[in-house]
Amino acid sequence: MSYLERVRTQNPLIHNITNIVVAPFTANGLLALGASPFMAYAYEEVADVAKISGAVVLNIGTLDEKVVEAIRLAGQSANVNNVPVVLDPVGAGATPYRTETVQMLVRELRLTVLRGNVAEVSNVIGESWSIKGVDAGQGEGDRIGIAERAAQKLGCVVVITGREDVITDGQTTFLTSNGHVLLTQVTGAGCLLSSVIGAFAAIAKPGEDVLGSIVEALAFYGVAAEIAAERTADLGPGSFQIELLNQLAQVTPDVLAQRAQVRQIDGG
Ligand code: ATP
Ligand code: TZP
Ligand code: MG
Ligand code: MG
Repeated sequence: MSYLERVRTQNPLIHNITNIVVAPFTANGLLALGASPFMAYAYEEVADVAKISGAVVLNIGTLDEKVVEAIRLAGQSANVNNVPVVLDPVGAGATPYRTETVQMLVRELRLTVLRGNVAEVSNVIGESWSIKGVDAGQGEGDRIGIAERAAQKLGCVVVITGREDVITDGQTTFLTSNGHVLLTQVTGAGCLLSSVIGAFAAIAKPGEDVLGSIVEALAFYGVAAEIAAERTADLGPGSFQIELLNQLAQVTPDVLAQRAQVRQIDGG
């Protein structure tokens, strides 16, 4: 059974502490995929929610003191209870507060996956790359090297997205080149992807290498975007956004296998 089928069969509960821009889109995207979203932020319950979830997805997009404390408590509970943790370091590098906060979180929490654009991941590990708000700036740096160094430093899978996505555990590295440029016109396309990654991390069996599942998540999301763009040609980002949700529900394991563009490169 493919990882995608497992997600749809097991319907994992995904605890999201995310930003105010993307919460409904993220919940709808997870439902379309076949996962079960739960947005919960209160100190009084985040540890309990994390404990019973298949994965916890932490996103600092509209952070403040209370959100950061909720993220810390949820992450700690997930770690104690062996629940996978995905961190989306939205805007790391844009302000000192964001950079210091994500650096504190990666010191205190054990991550399963870090997913961001190249600027965010660089800034998490103390390497600089320009960022304009939440969007990566232009740059000529070595995206594969940055991802591999981040994975080795943090001891987790690192995903750097863009036109081509890099997925690595620091030893083995994959590139996926599905996707569509319209994804850059939909706010929350990256945040939803981080939660989709959470759903694919949730169904990895105990002791199983999570990397293969995450690679499939990236190819799946990119294929859904490609078909959504084909179906809404000439209509623009609004129609594309809705069709992306439809395709998260409709892409089958067969279509995914036919269209996935995945290649492994030398890692480490
Ligand atoms: P940013 O804020 O820099 O746009 P993000 O958090 O929105 O970052 P992206 O890097 O845009 O995240 O990745 C979200 C999805 O969009 C991924 O599936 C990625 O493969 C896809 N994507 C991003 N840019 C392109 C592109 N130019 N062409 C095709 N797919 C893309
Ligand atoms: N501002 C703060 S969080 C956010 C914006 C626009 C959403 C970012 O979403 P993504 O997925 O990184 O485009
Ligand atoms: Mg984007
Ligand atoms: Mg983002």
